Amino acid sequence: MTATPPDIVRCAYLELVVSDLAASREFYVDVLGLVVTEENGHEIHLRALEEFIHHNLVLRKGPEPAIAAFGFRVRNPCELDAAEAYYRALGCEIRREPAGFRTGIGEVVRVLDPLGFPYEFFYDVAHVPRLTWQYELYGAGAIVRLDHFNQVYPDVVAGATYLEDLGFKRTEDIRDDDGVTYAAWFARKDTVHDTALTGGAGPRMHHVAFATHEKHNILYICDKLGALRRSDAIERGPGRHGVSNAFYLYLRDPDGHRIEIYTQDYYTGDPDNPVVTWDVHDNQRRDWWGHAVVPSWYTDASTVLDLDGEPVPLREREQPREMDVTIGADGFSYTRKDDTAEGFKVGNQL
Ligand code: 4SX
Ligand code: FE2
Repeated sequence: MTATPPDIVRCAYLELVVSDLAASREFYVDVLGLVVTEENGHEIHLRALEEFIHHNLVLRKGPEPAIAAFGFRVRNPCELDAAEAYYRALGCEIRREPAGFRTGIGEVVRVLDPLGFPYEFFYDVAHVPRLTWQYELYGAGAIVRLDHFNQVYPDVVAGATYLEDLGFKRTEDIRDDDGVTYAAWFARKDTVHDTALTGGAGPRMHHVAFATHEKHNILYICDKLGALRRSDAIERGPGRHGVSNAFYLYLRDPDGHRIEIYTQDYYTGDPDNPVVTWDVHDNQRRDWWGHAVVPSWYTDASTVLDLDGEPVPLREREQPREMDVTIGADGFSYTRKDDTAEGFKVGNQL
């Protein structure tokens, strides 16, 4: 790759296609407390409390639930030219759209990337009040930032090469001794990730994650869902991740789109930030307390749309699937590695 990639600042917004706008509004606004920047009968633009750009999430009414765009902010307007040239060199379909094509957003370069995801890049954006000091607006489950996307793709190694060429730095991954990579995490901002790849039939969207300040905010969201008799929206967690060390909760929205509530990962901003590699057979990699991952978390994900709004066809994963090698009596997963080898030795783990 000779073209210079665009200088990406961070993941910025996701556009969700939803089947029932009122039901989605109730979930994201009334239950989770995201802030409405702007809305009409077709689209709702939402943001987290600390955000100053127009939106982090668009809910758009459509025939089938899907993901229409993964939005990334670039460092300055010239980076749009860089994005266009970069994806042109890769032979991708590109549409450069004028300001206002996306409500609240300036000029945007839309691409269907080499993996088949609808990525888009923008710099100019309407600024809106950052509600950081408006504590009277914070509930006990206050969502303060967009944190990351997570994408399902069959070939994590090839996907990682694309993202690393695009300027993302790998922070963590899950592998096995046979050289299979099951998942990997990639950052532009100084946290564990802006996006991640989960191995599986794809391209699909696995989840979009929003951050709270504190762990207790996540526990409150669980209690609130229980009180509302909506505990069936909880898919996985609450818990603490091994990868990222963050505290987490996964929810499913009224269309089944997966949302993660996430807090307290670690700083990754130094250029020589060490990559953390986890063994796929380590029972603590995805849940530090050793809880099993529910099968739906591995199998279910959202359709992604191409630039014309048509579903992108799926390709199956050819390498071993994480759920097949870790769920059930595979005999290889461990809590203490040496329990499966030459015997457990106290204190030899970290
Ligand atoms: O399940 S994992 O602990 O691997 C994990 C999943 C870590 C961080 C995430 O954001 C995530 O979605
Ligand atoms: Fe996540």
